[in-house]
Amino acid sequence: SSGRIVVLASHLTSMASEKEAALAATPSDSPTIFDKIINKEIPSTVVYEDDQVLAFRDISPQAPTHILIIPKVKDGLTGLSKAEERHCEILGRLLYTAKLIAKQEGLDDGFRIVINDGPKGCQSVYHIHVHLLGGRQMTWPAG
Ligand code: TR5
Repeated sequence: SSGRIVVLASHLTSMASEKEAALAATPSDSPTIFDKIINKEIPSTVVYEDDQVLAFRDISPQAPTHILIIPKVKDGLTGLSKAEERHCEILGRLLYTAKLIAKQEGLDDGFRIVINDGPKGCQSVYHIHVHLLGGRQMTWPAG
């Protein structure tokens, strides 16, 4: 419907300055765009899903493969800096899922995992997510 197109367009517009927004963002535990992706209220290209984890293609890919791996239940885990002992299992599962998807994507020669945290880490969405990047030569140091 056209209503849906308008909603999507507003999200795309807000993304144009997402990195600047990240620098100004106030970290919070409010619902994020990822809740809508989890609930399928906003479409995404899902590459992996189980009862705990969802993985989908980043809308603004920084490499030929750029996938976000997130917990379906945030449980206060807005970012890695908010991790508590109770999150250890889901944190391990996010990384293990990244490995499975890297294999699925054919990234046999290597890939990169990134977790941005907080304004200085350039985090823009406060629902923890692991970036899986691959399909090109990565450089170091990261920007
Ligand atoms: O900047 P951080 O590390 O917080 O990563 C957030 C990531 O979410 C960025 O790489 C964005 O490109 C990505 N992103 C943002 C939106 C979005 C998305 N990936 C898939 N689908 C998305 N929708 C529908 N809307 C977004 N605002």
